Amino acid sequence: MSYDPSNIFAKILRGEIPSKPVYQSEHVLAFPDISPRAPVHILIIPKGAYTSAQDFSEKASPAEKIAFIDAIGAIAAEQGVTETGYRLIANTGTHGHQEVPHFHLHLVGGRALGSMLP
Ligand code: D5M
Repeated sequence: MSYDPSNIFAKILRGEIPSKPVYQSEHVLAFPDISPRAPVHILIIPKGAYTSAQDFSEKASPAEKIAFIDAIGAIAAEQGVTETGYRLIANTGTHGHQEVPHFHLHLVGGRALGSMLP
């Protein structure tokens, strides 16, 4: 899948659509999901143009990858869910029901989530 720069997260990164960042670094942006499924529901995105985890793995620099992993723990701590726990979800492609074709993680928590695997 080639990267479509008209996707909504690309527009957020370009400042064309507003967001309320909860975390930002040179390589990463995180903001609340517009339709939260739990008390904590944050989207974590790399600032680079990647469609999926695989695309990110193949094309991102080591610094971008480290920054992305580091962001997860920092955001979990800032959201107060380090101790209670949370779930990371990366919907990918058609079968994964990915709506926005810019690689992102959902960090979901703040309540017991139950079992999720299909
Ligand atoms: O889900 C993409 C997620 O992105 C979905 O939960 C809604 C969310 N979304 C869409 N537009 C916005 C804006 N403008 N702000 C915040 N969140 C948004 P996925 O199926 O993983 O691709």
